[in-house]
Amino acid sequence: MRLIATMLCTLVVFSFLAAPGMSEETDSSATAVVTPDAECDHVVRIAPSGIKFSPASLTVDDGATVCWQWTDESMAHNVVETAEEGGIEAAEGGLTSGEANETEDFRVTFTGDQDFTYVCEPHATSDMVGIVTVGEGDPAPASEAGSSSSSEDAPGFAAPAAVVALMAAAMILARRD
Ligand SMILES: [Cu+2]
Repeated sequence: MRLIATMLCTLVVFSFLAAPGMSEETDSSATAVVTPDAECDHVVRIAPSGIKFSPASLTVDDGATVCWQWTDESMAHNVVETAEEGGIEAAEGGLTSGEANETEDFRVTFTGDQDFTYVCEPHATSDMVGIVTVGEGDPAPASEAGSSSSSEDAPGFAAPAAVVALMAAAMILARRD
């Protein structure tokens, strides 16, 4: 009897250990912050053609710092966040390196999955655009933001199982003489 009760109690403990808690919440609050002093994990330069970013498409880890750097270019460039990939419209309240310059050192640290799309304003019509995909990229279209599909990674199972085991253990202990 005591052995069974002990086993059941152990089961209860394990049920709780295996319970939700661990299922990490997907953080929807992705940020891109200008960080002049951060170390560069990736560097975007000006392609030899002089009117393209290189690389124009970049995938980085969550938390990475991307630096847009060029020196004494023949033409002035800048980095302006755009509202959508392929678009050349500046995003409202988006990041920007400011006025176009022949020499630039613009550093941004990205936190959270997102797509950071940008354009060089003086060469927008030459399609001088780029994208930084952070982590998994944009989690969902803007329309679905907020209603992030709460996955059913079985948090429903562990708790009831623990309760049943606990009750069984209590009953056995109660009957014990
Ligand atoms: Cu440019």
